[in-house]
Amino acid sequence: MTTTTRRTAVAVIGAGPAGLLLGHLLRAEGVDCVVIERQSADYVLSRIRAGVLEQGTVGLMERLGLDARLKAEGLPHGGFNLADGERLIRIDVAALTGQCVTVYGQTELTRDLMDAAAPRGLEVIYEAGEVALHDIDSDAPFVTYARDGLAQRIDARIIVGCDGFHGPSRQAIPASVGRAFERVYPFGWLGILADVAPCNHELIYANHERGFALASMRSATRSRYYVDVPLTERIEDWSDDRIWDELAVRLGPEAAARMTRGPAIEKSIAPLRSFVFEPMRHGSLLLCGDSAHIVPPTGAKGLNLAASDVHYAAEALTAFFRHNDADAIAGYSARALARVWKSERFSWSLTKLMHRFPDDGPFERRMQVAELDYIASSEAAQRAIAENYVGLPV
Ligand code: RFL
Ligand code: PHB
Repeated sequence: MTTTTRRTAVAVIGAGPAGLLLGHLLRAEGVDCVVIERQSADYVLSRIRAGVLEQGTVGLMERLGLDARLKAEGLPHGGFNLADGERLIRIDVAALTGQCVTVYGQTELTRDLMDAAAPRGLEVIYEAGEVALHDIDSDAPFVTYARDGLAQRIDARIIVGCDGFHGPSRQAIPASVGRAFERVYPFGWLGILADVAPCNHELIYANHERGFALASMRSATRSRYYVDVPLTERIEDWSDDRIWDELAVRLGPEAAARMTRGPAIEKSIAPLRSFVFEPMRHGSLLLCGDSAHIVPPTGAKGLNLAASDVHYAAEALTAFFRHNDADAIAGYSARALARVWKSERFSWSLTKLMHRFPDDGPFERRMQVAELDYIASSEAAQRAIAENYVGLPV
């Protein structure tokens, strides 16, 4: 079979939020790049995931001039709530930090980036099969893939893996140079998306004796809710009614009274995991986003962490291609990991605080209650949570 070969400066693998954001940032800096995605554009848009954007993530969209819809449709949130039994602790993020988060779905952000790709001359190749990385130890790495039954090759100077947790990029780094840190949690989040008004104008994270619940939203007419379930649960066993009933119990009577039920547009169970791979660069390969790390969704950090990686990567690549600054590339991993570990810590600690772990006993429960008491009574504790929630500086 003949192989079609072409050349670019940066080959980006994966067209999720990380890959598309990076592609746009590089294109804006005049760095030649191509994005290669395994799925179709429609498939990428069908994945319902993140809903809360940090100011830094919004700032990247602003810098690209792609924030018009986000500004018109995104909901600025100046606070969120931690519920424990009868008690509701409001974290006044705006008062404590002077900043807000923005509720805007990952699907919408991805759509904005996708729609702008062709008009801005960013090439995204969808439905690329058998994507493989080669010679990442050298200065002349290349990517091969199959499209429409034809073998394709892209020669690059740098490859950036934005291909999520299961993609081939991280796996291309030799086991002898990498190290993975992992915690798998004994539950998953069962999510339901429905076209009903949210039960509250701000998010509620609830720790109930039956388990965790989260009331979130996508807009004034679209709600997103989660409950945690054992990993043995199957989505087929959860009718819409069963999910609404469970939410009503776990969120408590006040929220339940304001909760409107409706048919699920989407429901799924996502396992929870903390994972970090070090280093985030090897040779001519950089990793960004879920390809290098996973956080449990408590705290809404995953997409935002992908965005901060991309910010560092775009800066390093621009310095490299504009000024031949190889140190910028060499420094990428340490720079990105310093922020990654802080977000990992926050997501892990909020997960520990708000979930009932099957192996926990009365002592661990007392620790949760004591910590929630402390948060409720201490502005310093609330400020620490607020500054992490709104996003640590890049
Ligand atoms: P993605 O989104 O997984 O995109 C990776 C892309 O790579 C493609 N790919 C390949 N392409 C080419 N060749 C291959 N062999 C490939 N293999 C894979 C995939 O098809 C895909 O298009 O990773 P990225 O870009 O790093 O973005 C990360 C975010 O998607 C993720 O961190 C967030 O969704 C996490 N997350 C949340 N993050 C937040 O910041 N705020 C939230 O509120 C939030 N809520 C969530 C979440 C994730 C969830 N799930 C389902 C895991 C809620 C949930 C339920
Ligand atoms: C969501 O709306 O999907 C969402 C919000 C906050 C989280 C996780 C997910 O912490």
